[in-house]
Amino acid sequence: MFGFLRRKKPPPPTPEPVESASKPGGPWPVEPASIAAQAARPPQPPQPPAPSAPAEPPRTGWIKRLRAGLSRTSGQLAGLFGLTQIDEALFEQLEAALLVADTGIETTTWLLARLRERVKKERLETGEDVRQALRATLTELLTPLEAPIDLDRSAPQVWMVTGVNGAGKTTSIGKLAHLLRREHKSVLLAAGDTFRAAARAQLAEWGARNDVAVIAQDGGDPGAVAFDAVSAGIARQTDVVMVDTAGRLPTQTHLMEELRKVRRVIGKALAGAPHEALLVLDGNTGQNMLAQVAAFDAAVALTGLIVTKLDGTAKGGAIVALAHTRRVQPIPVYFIGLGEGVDDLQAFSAEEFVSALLDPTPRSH
Ligand SMILES: Nc1nc2c(ncn2[C@@H]2O[C@H](COP(=O)(O)OP(=O)(O)OP(=O)(O)O)[C@@H](O)[C@H]2O)c(=O)[nH]1
Ligand SMILES: [Mg+2]
Repeated sequence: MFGFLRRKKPPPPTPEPVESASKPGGPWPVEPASIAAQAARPPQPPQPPAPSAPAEPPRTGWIKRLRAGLSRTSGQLAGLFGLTQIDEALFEQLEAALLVADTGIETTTWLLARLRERVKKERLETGEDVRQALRATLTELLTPLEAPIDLDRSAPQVWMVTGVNGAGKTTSIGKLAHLLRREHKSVLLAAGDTFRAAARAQLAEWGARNDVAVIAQDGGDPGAVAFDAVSAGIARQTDVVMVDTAGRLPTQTHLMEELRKVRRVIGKALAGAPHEALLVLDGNTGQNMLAQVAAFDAAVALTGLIVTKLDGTAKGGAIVALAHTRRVQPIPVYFIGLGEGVDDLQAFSAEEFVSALLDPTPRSH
């Protein structure tokens, strides 16, 4: 299973596969840096931490960055829970804060109803009690989104990566290639974005950094590239073939149709493939995230999500809305992205996400 991302320590920053349980003391978290800057840099030996930034346990650093990324929302919410008594004003302010955080009317209404219920039933008295109740409710709601990818399926397994323009598809593929190599998995990348030479170059760069082959074609049909890559993956007995695709909007019906075709072609190259149809979502997207999920799900039957850019100005509420509105058939959030660096992708944890949204001070794990 693809559970290695959650608890293991990061590897030294070399492209070669290394032991998964890497030695402590490596740089973590890796500071965000542009792809170009990182790619241009020759491989560096692990650097000792700067004196002003003492090394901290990897996961603590990750949580801190997630907290910083979601600080807009946590800042809005924090002020509400210091109250010594619960009144209507608290619910009104909470409603406003949740709406501002992109949680949407439907999910906000549902959350407030749940909270009111709990206040009554559990005889809650203070703002802090409400915070704890919201914490429990959100954790319960988001936990079904946690899921590992099964890596033990027969090889090759094919992951198709989709999303709107600039969501972070290619970057996430690069990060995943790195993580898979750490697990000693062989990887092949397909440059399914055949429209732009720069897109091929970007994927090739990630391939070179991870010592992974990239199947590309000058222009032409994305389906053909995907077919070639899957066929090559079968011939080379590659563990994971990842197919990048060009960014597209759900409203571009001909491009959504093209995506369907890529999926069909992958299935023709290998029965049962793609094993994962992933949608990459920009964490800043807000409520439009729901429409994107619905549209891409209709086109390619999504199996999982990657939410990127939670290190910036993301508000987080849309993920809560996703969990609520799709609670009957949740689509897992396999990974979240917290930067442009190769190590800036980790498994989604409901507990950590809710903690980043609601906890006033870092919790020790
Ligand atoms: N801060 C931050 N930037 C990210 C993250 N993921 C991707 N990016 C940046 O977002 C920009 C777009 O990323 P790409 O990977 O090129 O996105 P894409 O979806 O492949 O884009 P198209 O192929 O053009 O549709 C790049 O500058 C990335 O470095 C993230 O988690 N955090
Ligand atoms: Mg791309």
